[in-house]
Amino acid sequence: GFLDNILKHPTFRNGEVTVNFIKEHPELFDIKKGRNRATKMVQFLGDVIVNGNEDVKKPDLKRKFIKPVVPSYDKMGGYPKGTKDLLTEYGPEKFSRWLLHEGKVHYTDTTMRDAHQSLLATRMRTTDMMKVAEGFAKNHPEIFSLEVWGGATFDVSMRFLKENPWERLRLLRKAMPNVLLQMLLRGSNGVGYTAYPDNLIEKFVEQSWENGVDVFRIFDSLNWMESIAPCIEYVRKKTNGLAEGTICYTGDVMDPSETKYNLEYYIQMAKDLENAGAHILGIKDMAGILKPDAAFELISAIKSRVHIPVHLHTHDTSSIQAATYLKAIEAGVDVVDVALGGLSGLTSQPNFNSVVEMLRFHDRGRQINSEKLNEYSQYWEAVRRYYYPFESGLQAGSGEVYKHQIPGGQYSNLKPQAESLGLADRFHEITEMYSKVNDLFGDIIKVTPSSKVVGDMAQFLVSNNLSIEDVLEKGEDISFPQSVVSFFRGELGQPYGGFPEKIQKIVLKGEEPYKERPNAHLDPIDFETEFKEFESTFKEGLGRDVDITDFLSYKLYPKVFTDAYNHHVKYGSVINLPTKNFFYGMEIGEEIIVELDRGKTLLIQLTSVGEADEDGIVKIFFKVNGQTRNIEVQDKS
Ligand code: 3PY
Ligand code: ZN
Repeated sequence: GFLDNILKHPTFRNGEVTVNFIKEHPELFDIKKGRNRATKMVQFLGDVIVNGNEDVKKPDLKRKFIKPVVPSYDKMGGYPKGTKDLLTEYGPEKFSRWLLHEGKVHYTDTTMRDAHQSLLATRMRTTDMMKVAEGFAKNHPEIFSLEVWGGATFDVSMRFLKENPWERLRLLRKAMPNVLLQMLLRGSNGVGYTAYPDNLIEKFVEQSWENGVDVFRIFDSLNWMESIAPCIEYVRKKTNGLAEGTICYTGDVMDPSETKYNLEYYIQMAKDLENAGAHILGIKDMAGILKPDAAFELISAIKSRVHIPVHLHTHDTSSIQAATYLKAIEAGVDVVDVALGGLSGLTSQPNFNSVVEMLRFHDRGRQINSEKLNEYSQYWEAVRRYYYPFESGLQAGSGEVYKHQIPGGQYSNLKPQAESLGLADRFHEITEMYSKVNDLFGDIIKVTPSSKVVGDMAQFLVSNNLSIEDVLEKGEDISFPQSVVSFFRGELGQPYGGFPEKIQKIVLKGEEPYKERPNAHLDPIDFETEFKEFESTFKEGLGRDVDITDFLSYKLYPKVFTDAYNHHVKYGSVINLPTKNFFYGMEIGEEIIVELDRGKTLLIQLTSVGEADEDGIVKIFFKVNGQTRNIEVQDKS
């Protein structure tokens, strides 16, 4: 205990102890803190046992899980050289040239970001990633990058998983020091749903790099260069990472009647991104509607006109996107996005394992150890079962995606959303309406957050039994969803071809929209003053000093951060709890090992759960490292 800590302390052992020794070394009290943390952890488990995890509506407590098997790897050996090492050696410009001339196709593995965002409502917890991170980086250093951060993972990790997104990034970086880590950045909207002050985004980019991001995939939800270009500049100025300037793809370049988003449009944007300083050109097919022949035309055209590598992203919602990859690869695409089998397909990315096999004897095929890769697929397949409450229920690919153009991540969310609005049996009406709303809004690019605007409007109209004609005829009397008003005000920027005037007038009801960058209306952050205020508000609760990354989380999501902070104050860190126990509590007799931070482990056993007394208080008995610990939980049922 306490005496032990003193005896082991280096200062004590060096014989440098003074009268102030105990006062100067608060860490001696860590045993007390450790006890506290253990108590908080069993309190959390107790709450889940009695009341359930608030994020899981109707848990099926009889459900059986399979223990995921972590593929073997050389624990003692070093990390083989990978793309991160190459970036460090070459710097971004030379790296980009290397990639352009490398010949074989490269892979980005999206399993830890887009795959679970699109299949499991972004709920994948850090602990499930960390179990395979080191081994994956050692077994598969030939992978171009792993997309592990950004997009919706940032807010969801705080909001529902009660994690710190920066902690996830730092842990993954440490476990995978040899391969590039990639994030998705929504231009001026950062990892949020609205515009933020420029200097906040700049600081965010800088800190993302400092904490582990190498590749910044930067897009704008309206393909608006004025939102993308500043971010490319921040990456170039504040980091030694790679700026992937990204085009969001919509429509069909093979359609002769397509006059808006045609080949010329995309070629121009590709050139603009190259001129803005992008090291890589991203093509983001968020809905999965880039057809094979269109991919061939698009990639060929772009490859012949820009001189940076091209990186293609798609979703397999239609179920034919592997064909698109094959054509894109034959047209010279440099990198494609894939997800490990167990978390691939449908609204996620095409199957990594199968794409590797498709190209086994192809000129541009990259040889990857399939056996190992399949073991990782099996790992994720088993992990996925823990997340069953977040499955969308989609069973098959859908050719309707070409019509409604709903992005993968949104498509899988729309179904549960429709159910919660009591519109479960009207899902197809909503997807139909989505496409009509897109026409009404002037055929816009639809990706977070502009896709949310269209989705909100579609759901609003269907649930109120309103048609497009109703909107055009009596829209003055309708009060539209907040996101729709904000869009027409110009808060997401300017769509290509401008806003259709009639509907804009109807929605804004006389208010003047603006045409400048939305950020122009936002005051820059005064980091010094505001950080001090932040520091004093959130001083004690985390058991450590808050830092600039916490401040950024707070500035991007004040309420979500504050709620996660309060959760931490009450329960401590829950990041290391096994996923089964995090979502479903524990069974009587079950024993788990949980690592507290700084390498201290707890052996927790649930021994008994009492009946609720007349005040609804339930007594729960645990054994923690062999010692009985009882807690009380208020039954909220
Ligand atoms: C996001 O912005 O989170 C996306 O994945 C868009 O496709
Ligand atoms: Zn995506």
